[in-house]
Formats: sequence, structure tokens, C-alpha cells
Amino acid sequence: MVALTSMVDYNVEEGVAVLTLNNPPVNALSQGVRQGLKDGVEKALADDSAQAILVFCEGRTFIAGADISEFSSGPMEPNFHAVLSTMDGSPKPIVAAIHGTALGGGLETALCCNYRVAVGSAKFGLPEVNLGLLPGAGGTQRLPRVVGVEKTLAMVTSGVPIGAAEAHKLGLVDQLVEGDLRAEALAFAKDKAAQGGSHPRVRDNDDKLQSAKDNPEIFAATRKMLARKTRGFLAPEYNIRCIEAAVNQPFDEGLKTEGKLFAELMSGPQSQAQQYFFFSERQAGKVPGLAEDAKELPIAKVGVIGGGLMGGGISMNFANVGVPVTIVETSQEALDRGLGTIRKNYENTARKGRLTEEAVEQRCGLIQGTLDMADLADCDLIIEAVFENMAVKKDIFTRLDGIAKQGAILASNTSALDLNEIASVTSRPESVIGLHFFSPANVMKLLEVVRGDKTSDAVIKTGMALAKRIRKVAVLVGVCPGFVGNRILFMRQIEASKLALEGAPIEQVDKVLFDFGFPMGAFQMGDLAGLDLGWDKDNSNPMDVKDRLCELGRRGQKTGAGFYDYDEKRMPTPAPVTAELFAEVAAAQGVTQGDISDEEILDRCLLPMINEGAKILDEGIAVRASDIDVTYVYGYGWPVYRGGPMHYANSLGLDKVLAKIRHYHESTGDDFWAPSPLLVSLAEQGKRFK
Ligand code: T1G
Repeated sequence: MVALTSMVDYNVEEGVAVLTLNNPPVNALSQGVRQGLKDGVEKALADDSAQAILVFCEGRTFIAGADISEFSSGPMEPNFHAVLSTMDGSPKPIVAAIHGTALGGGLETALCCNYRVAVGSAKFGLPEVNLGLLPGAGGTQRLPRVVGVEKTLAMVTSGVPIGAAEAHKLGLVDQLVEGDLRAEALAFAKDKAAQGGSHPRVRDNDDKLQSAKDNPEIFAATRKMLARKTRGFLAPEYNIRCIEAAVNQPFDEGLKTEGKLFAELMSGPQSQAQQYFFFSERQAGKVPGLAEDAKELPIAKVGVIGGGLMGGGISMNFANVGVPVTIVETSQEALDRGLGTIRKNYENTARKGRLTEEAVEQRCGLIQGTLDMADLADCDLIIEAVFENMAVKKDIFTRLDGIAKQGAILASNTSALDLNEIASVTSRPESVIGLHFFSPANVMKLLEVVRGDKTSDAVIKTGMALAKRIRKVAVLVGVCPGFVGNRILFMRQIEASKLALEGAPIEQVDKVLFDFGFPMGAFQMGDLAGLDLGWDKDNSNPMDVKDRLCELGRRGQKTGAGFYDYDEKRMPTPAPVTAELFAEVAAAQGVTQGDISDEEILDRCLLPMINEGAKILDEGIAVRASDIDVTYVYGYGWPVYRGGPMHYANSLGLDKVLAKIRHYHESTGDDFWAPSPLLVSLAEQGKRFK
């Protein structure tokens, strides 16, 4: 066994040169791997004792792609393309032995082998689009030649991998392995060497491109199908152009097109943002300072109090991963309604082919209902998901304190209330935590894990691990009104209302935010959430347009009208009454109305969000700036190709952000615009949010 680099060993066994890669955690194509692959193939080609070459990976997976952490340091030798062309030109058969996930550059490496052998659990994908990129090492030219153009378009634009069985059926995998992958792949390589003759190269076979040559409309159809979902993103379109090049250009020309488009994306702001986000999402799960000996608690049975929209959605998350749930409601009618909604949700998913009938039954079977809170006595975790009212929550936690077993975690799904106050009514504040799900709770990826002053490290660790188990992305937040996400959102909504008061039509404000990349604007979002959230009809404020609309029964989408009027498909149209109310309130408050530019609207909506993010960081409510970005992308639809509010501020330059905030602070004299001391300090030192 010869160590070619610290990451790649070389050994000839039974006439096969085995290149063993070992670069934990995912065998990314770091410099040491590329160098070892290059040296290993060259060594094997010159080694008469080797008649074939086997690429095998130790650890949990085959190569999972280029080393994303190396991107920022720019290209380093050896160039990946050089490595692959050495492999692609090998006169000796090269076999890739695949387990885990062959992704991105990993799949591209396997495509430069003559053969691919895989275990049944292996997956194959080109997820570069999730990084704002495209497969830049021949994947867009080779994959269509193996699996066809239609399948490739789906894979590169979604980033979703396919399984080994499908890959085998499509011809991407030559042999599926039941037993020992290395041994069977070695035997496969020996056989191929013994067969002699030439060995297939992906680039030489254009047969599977023919259907797209005959049906070029496939590209327009793909663009049309993806238009809504990929609005604002560059990478999906660039991936499609590369696949078009595979169909319309000779292989080497297509490679050049791929290289040109890859370089454009790599140097652009969208990919920088999405690469940043890739690591930010993973960083969010790491909580510094927790006691090493604090152990994650077992969660085998969950109780949910409240079977409404939130409680039902929350319960589905646990049933989806096989954890039994008991829902408590106050009446049989409410319970039946809640359980019925859950079943309907699962049946809708099954109708779309994303769930089998038996899975629907299995999951519904895991969710039981009861009217008696005492039935939660043996639950490891109990989540309160009732009306946002402190008195109601305190009553529930008081009762829970007497019912729940020792060591049970008591969680509130509150979206803004003081968790410490809720915990104070129990004898076990160390077991109280916030688990703030976002509606629809069974769909939205974000989970704000709220850390109370007395929440124990073990309960925090358990909350963070639980998020991963139910396929959520957790962000640990501190206690303050609105925690991180809603606290920042409140600032945008306040300023959006001021803009409308000053004469900006609400549809203009919403369009500016929609064009920035949000799924919808501030006023449409208000209508979706409901204008009566927190509205007290006995104390309605005539100077608040939202209150005035509620008084008119215009409470949002749910009443067919709010800021906007809605048709039966819930499509919004501007309502004259809204503009009239803003004009009336403006007149009453002596506010002069006029035109406001899109640029000013965008600044006045985003700058308060950034400023509030800086305050949240300064107060220690968020652990790190990137956690705020993860909250905004996964909880509020901030476009991932802009990284999140803090990354966006860094990209603008904190000095420019501060200057604009100071401008509004001076021109309005309103402390709403007082710049965060942290922002001032970082900007004046020429620093960025870390
Ligand atoms: N580069 C660097 N680090 C990576 C990495 C990568 N490609 N993939 C994962 N990691 C780190 C990750 O940050 C984490 O680190 C640890 O590995 C475990 O990851 C030329 C240009 C493979 C499905 O996009 O999808 O090839 O937090 O928590 O949930 O055309 O990681 O422990 O310190 O995600 O089991 C294309 C990205 C790259 C695959 C495993 N490849 N990775 O999921 O673990 S671009 C990708 C994943 C490219 C070529 C182009 C997942 C996974 P830490 P994890 P996991």
C-alpha cells in the first residue's frame, strides 16, 4: 500500500490498481484527493502489474462533490478537469465503486470511469444548482448521454438525487452489489480487464441525445414549468443551457460552453450567497458553550396540546418520522376536525404520488386524540400549540406541571410571548423550551428553538437534535418579543405601513419586495396571516388602517378581503377602500402623501430589518449573524441567492448601510431609525457581520 497523498492510497490487488480515497466526512474532492487521483491513475497506467483501476472510498460515502470550502481560495492545482481527462483517456478499464452519495464532482468522476458498480442504497445527483452553480466538470455533457436529456434536466435543475435502482435501470450503474462492495467491484474490474478489447466511454455515445434533437421543445417546456419556482435564480437557466449545448454541440464544444457558464456563475453574487448559505445552514445546528456532559434526552412519545392548524401540522412532523403523538383538544368536535384535517393532508400528498396509501394509514395510526390532558403523563415531550394568549398558556403549563412525568420536556410553540414567564408557573423551568414552528408546520423547514433563562443544556441539545430528526433546520434564539424572525419582520411591516401612509400604493410596496425575491410583499403577507392577529375589537385604533379594515370585516384572505380584494382563487386585486383609509389617516395625522421611488421603498423595508438583526446580535438573542440569515431564508422566504439580511448587508457594505440608516434617522428624527451600536462599530472599523 502506497500513500500517494494523505487522502489517497494506491495498492495493486489481483491485477487491479485500487485507489482508496479517505477524506472525511464526505470524501470531497479536496486538493489532496485530486492530486491522489491524478497520481494514482498515472501510476496505474504505467504499472504493468495493473490491468484495471478501481476507485473506492472509505467512510460513509463515495465522493460527495468538490470541496465547497476551497472555492473561496480559488482554483488550486491539480485542475479537476485535467484529472478527469486523464481518467477519461485511460486505455485500462476504470471502475467506480459507489456507496453513499455520488454527488456533483463525485458523480462527474464516476462518469469519467468506464464502469460504475454500486450498492442498492447509493444515490446519484448533480446538486450544484443548490449552490448557485452547475456541474462544471463535464456532468452536463456526460449525464445526458447516459440517462437521457429529460432525466438530466430534472436532476440538474432540482438538485435531487436518484437512487441506485433507478440509476441501474437508466444505465448509470452497470452492476448493483448486494454483498461487499469493494470485493465485488474488484472482481468486476478483473473481469473487465480479462475481457480485453475497448471499454465504453460516456462521451462516445450520443444515442440518448437523439430524442431531444427530435424534440427541442423539451427545453422551452422545462423553462416554462420551472419559471415560477426558479424566479430570480440564474443557475437553473444556466444548467438548461448546458444541457442544450450537449444536444446541439459536439462534446468538446459543449464542454467549453459548460466551462464558460460555470465560470460566470462561480464569479457571481448568487453563488457566493448560496455557498455561504450551505455552511450557514449547517453552522446553525452548532450551539457553542453547552456542557459536554449534557446528554440528549430520548423522545419516544410526544403530546401536542391543540389540534388546530399549528397543532395538527406539528403532530404530522413526528408521525412522519415514526414517533407516536397524542393530541389534546377541548371538545370531541375540535378533536375530530383536527384529526380529519391531518388525514386530508396526508391523502392530498398521496394523491400527488408522494406518499403511499399504507404510509397514510401508518402515519394517521401514530396520531391519537384525547380530551384528557392526563393522557400525556407518559410523554417525553409535550408541545403546547394553543391560542397566543399568555393567561391561557400559563394555565396549561400549570396543569402540565402536575401531569407530565419527571424529565419530560415542556415546550411552547409561542411565536412571540415571553417563554420565561410561561416557565415561571412550573416547578421545572429547566425543562421548559420554545419550539416555534412556522405555518404550515408540516411544510416550513425553520424551527426557532427558544432558550429560556433556565432551560437546561440537555433540553437545548435535545431540542436541536429533535429538529434534525423531524427534518427541520433549527436556529437557537433567546427570549425577546418576536424572538429573531418576527422581531425583524415587525420592523419591515411598520415601515411598509408608513410608506403606504406617505402615499406609496400597497401594490407598489408589494411589487418591490416581490421583485427583490420574496414570495409575496408585506401587505399580501398581512392578508395571508390575517389582519385580526392581535386586533382587539373593543379597543380598535381608528388611526391604524389594519384595525379599520378589521372593523369593516376585511380581515384578510380568510374573509375574501383585507388590504386587497381576493377572488375565489385567492388572487389579490387592489381595493380602493385601502388607499382611501391610508389617505384619511394621513390627513388626520398631517402626513403629506406623494410618490415614493421603488429604490426608497426597498431601502426602507430592508434597512430596518438589517438594523434589527444587528441589535439582535448585540443582545445575544441570536448566536451568530448567519443564524439570522438561516431564519430569514427558511422562515420568511428571503431569496437564498441573496444569502439573508446580514449577508446582504455585508454585500452592500456596512458603511453604506449605516450611511443610509443615518440619513433616515436624521430626516425623520424618529428613533425607529436609530442605528444599532454594533452596526456603527463594525461599519466604522470597516468590518462585516461575521
Ligand atoms: N464540500 C465541503 N464540505 C462538505 C461538502 C462539500 N461538498 N459536503 C458536506 N460537507 C461537510 C458539511 O459542511 C458538514 O461539515 C459535513 O460535511 C457533513 O455534511 C465541480 C462544482 C453529502 C448529502 O453540493 O449535500 O461538485 O458541519 O451535515 O446531512 O461540478 O453534505 O460537520 O463541519 O450535510 O449527512 C457538489 C453537498 C459540490 C453536496 C451529506 N456537492 N453536501 O449530508 O451531512 S459542487 C454538493 C451534501 C461540485 C463540480 C461542482 C451533504 C451530504 P461539518 P452534512 P449529511
